[in-house]
Amino acid sequence: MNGKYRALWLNNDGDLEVIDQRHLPFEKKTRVLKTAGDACEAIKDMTVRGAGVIGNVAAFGVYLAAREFAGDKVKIKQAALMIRESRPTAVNLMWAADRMLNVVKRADDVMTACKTEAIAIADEDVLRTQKIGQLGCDIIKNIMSKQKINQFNILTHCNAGWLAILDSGSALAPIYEAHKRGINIHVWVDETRPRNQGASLTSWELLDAGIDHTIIPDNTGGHLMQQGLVDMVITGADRVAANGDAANKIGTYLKALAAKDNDVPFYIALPINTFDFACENGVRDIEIEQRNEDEVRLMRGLDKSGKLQTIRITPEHSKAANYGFDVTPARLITGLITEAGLVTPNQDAIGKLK
Ligand code: RUB
Repeated sequence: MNGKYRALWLNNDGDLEVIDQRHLPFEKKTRVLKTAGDACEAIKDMTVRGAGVIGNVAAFGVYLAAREFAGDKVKIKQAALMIRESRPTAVNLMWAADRMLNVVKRADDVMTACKTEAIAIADEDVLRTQKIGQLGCDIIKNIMSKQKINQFNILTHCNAGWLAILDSGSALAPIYEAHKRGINIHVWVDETRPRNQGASLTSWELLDAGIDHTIIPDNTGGHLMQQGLVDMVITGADRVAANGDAANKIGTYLKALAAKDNDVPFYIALPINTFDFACENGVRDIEIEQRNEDEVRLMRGLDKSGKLQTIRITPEHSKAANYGFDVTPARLITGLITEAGLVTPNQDAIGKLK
């Protein structure tokens, strides 16, 4: 489990080792998680992020609890519930914690069973994202042949690459596949304020893969779409409701509105474990995480001497609001690219996936 494009793996000591995403793109560091408390902290402080990967850290976190508490089911369950609560919006976290709780309930050898299950979830994600990549790439090829274009411009928001979900990503999977198939693709990378997952993580992934890309401030997408410079918008998701409404990183909704106004196809790529079948209406019911206002007020980066610095960019006493996600209504979404095929964002089509 330690490929070049793995955001996490079990190391030789049996601990969970993760890429510490807080240091990218400046340094590639890893962090070792030994306990369920470590897993919980790593999700909360954004050492790891992205719906898929926080689901994996939750699953392995329950395994770490089983090891720490020598199979004591009551303590493991408490730890699993603590991890389940570590962030509110991405449903993969709850899905993975619940799947692990089921294993804890049934197993005799809890530690071995938890380890096997966490590895299985990770391996399943790898296969899911491969399928998403292939289908998404077929859609790209169709659009290209219909429009008779040789270069494909695709806009993405936040980071939904291999740092966010093992191993190919969700939104970036079709882009990786297109690059592999020799399609001439260029990616507009939304900066994604305030934490800049686009500017710091998506650009880092694409650069490493040799994929042509340009980082843009978050407000640029509408202008590019008006000018005919975007052939498709694609993002990942943190939770998609039974009616097709999709929660993703704050700012996604505005991109979807601009795409609708300019007849640009707007796709969401997601594995089926990102659906919340129990949530009937996403705009109304999905809980939106609110984060520390310092993420808006402060910026991190290298100074001229190459030293990492944190600076404040706002007046000291101004308040800031920091909503982590927004919900794009189903009517603005062209299609949901899943491992089970292209799904229409409505109750009937989504209901068949259960
Ligand atoms: C991450 C985010 C990503 C989705 C992608 O937010 O919104 O677009 O999680 O999903 P954050 P996936 O950085 O706050 O965790 O993991 O399925 O690619």
